[in-house]
Amino acid sequence: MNIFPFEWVSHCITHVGRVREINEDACLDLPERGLWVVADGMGGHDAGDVASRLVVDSLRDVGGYRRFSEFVDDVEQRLIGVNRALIEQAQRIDAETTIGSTVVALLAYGRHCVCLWAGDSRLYRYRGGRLVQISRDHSEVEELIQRGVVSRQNAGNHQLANVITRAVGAAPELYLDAELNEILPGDRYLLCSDGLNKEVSDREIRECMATPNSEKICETLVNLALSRGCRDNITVVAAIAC
Ligand SMILES: [Mn+2]
Repeated sequence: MNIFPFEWVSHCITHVGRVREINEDACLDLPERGLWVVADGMGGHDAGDVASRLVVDSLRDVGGYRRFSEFVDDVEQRLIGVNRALIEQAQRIDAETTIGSTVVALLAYGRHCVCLWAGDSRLYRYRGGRLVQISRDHSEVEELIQRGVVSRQNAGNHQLANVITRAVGAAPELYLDAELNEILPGDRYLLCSDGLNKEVSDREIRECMATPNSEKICETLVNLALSRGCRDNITVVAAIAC
C-alpha cells in the first residue's frame, strides 16, 4: 500500500504566552513521517517542561512500519515508557511529586489517521467548512458536562476547568484514548494545548481554519490568543492533507 497517498503540509508554533516565565509546552511537526504531537507539561507541578520535552523527544524517530497498527502500537509503547520514566523520576524527589504532561498525537498512515491522547490538549478537524473536535478532554469539567451537571456554555468559567484526569506521568497505568478516522483530501487538522482554547472560541478557530495555509492558521490563532493576554503557554500545530 502507498503509505503516502496525501502530501502533508504542516506548521507549528509554541509560545510562552504573556504571563508565564517558562514554556512547558512542546510540539513535534513531522509531515514526512505522518506524525504531529502537542504536549503540555502539567502546570503547578515540578518540571512540567521536562515532562513535555520527554514526550516529544520519545517520538522523534518513529518510522519504518509495515502496517498502521505497528505505528500506533509503537507510539503507545513509547509513551508508556515515558510514563514509567516520569513516575520514577518523581519518586526520586518525594512521594507527593508528580512530573506530568498531556499528550495529543495525530498519526497518519495511508488513508487513515489515529488520534491518541491523554489530558486536555486537543485535536480538531476542519472539513467542508465544519469544525469537529476529535479528542474529548480528560478533565473534571468534561466529566461534569458528560454527566449533565454543567452545561458546555458555562464550562469555560468552571472552577474545575483546569483539572485534568489523565496525563503521562500521572498514574502507574497510562490509558490513552484512540480515535480512528478516514482522511479526505483537503482535510485540515489542528492540534493545540489548552492555552489556545482558553482564549479562543471554537467558532473563531473554525474561521481561522477557513484559510488553506497551515502557517497562516498557526500565526493567526497564536496572535489572537496573545492579543487577549494569553495567560498560559500556547501551542498550535496545523496539518493539511493535499
Ligand atoms: Mn496549558
